[in-house]
Amino acid sequence: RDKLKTGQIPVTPPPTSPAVQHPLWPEVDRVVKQQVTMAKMGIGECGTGWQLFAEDGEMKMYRREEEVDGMVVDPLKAVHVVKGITGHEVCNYFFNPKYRYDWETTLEHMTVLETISDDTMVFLQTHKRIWPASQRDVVFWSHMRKLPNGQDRDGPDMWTVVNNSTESSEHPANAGKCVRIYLTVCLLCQTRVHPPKDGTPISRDNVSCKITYCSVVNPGGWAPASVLRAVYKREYPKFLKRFTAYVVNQTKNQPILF
Ligand code: 6CM
Repeated sequence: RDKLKTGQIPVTPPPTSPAVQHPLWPEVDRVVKQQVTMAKMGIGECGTGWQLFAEDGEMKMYRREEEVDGMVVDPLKAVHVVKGITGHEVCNYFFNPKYRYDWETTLEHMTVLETISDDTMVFLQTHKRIWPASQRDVVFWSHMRKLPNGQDRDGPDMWTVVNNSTESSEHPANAGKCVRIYLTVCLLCQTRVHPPKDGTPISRDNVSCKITYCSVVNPGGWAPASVLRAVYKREYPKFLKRFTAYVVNQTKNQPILF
């Protein structure tokens, strides 16, 4: 870029991530914007047919029954509000591979295939086999991003992590014992601050995080619909409760990361 004179404002802001140089970048940017737009919509705004299938305190999980070629691809949308943690923290623990085995109970093995930048990676994961179906694996890019707070410009930023299936020439689909699944997942987090009335400094008691988790998983090959729906009904609430409890526990004695 041209050198700027003092006081001159750059016409284009600097790229937020070196990942912009990567061939996957146009897809990452497009899918992230699309997923965030959809995740921001309330359940009443994103079409009909959503059924509440799990509820526990502040957590609500909805699914819409959908099949493609006889395979269950039910979209899922969950909302949760968790006290004591921020959106930045939730996204860090969801994105960073070093924590994944701690909270991801269906995971058998995870490999980072490519680190595109600090906020963008490609993963290969194998998941535990669920009888009577074959074991599943998945290759996906994962991108974490800070989003400007549109409503309250002084309020904390929103954060998101989007995971989306991609291909790997070194790990072609369905080449070994696993059936490749295809997924799009969006975790969108909004921090709320409730400042203490007496003017004392903000502590974890004064923050909460509104979490929206959306996913569409195509099992990629035969899996009995009733078993798959039963697995999702059991595993998604377990995941969201376990993962958020993990973040609360990991951060409780740490400074707050806004
Ligand atoms: O979003 C979640 N986890 C992320 C990090 O691992 C990532 C990966 C998602 C993989 C989801 C696969 C779940 C299903 C695996 C079993 C399929 C069995 C099919 C046959 C059954 C008869 O986005 C949290 C994912 C929580 C899933 C419950």
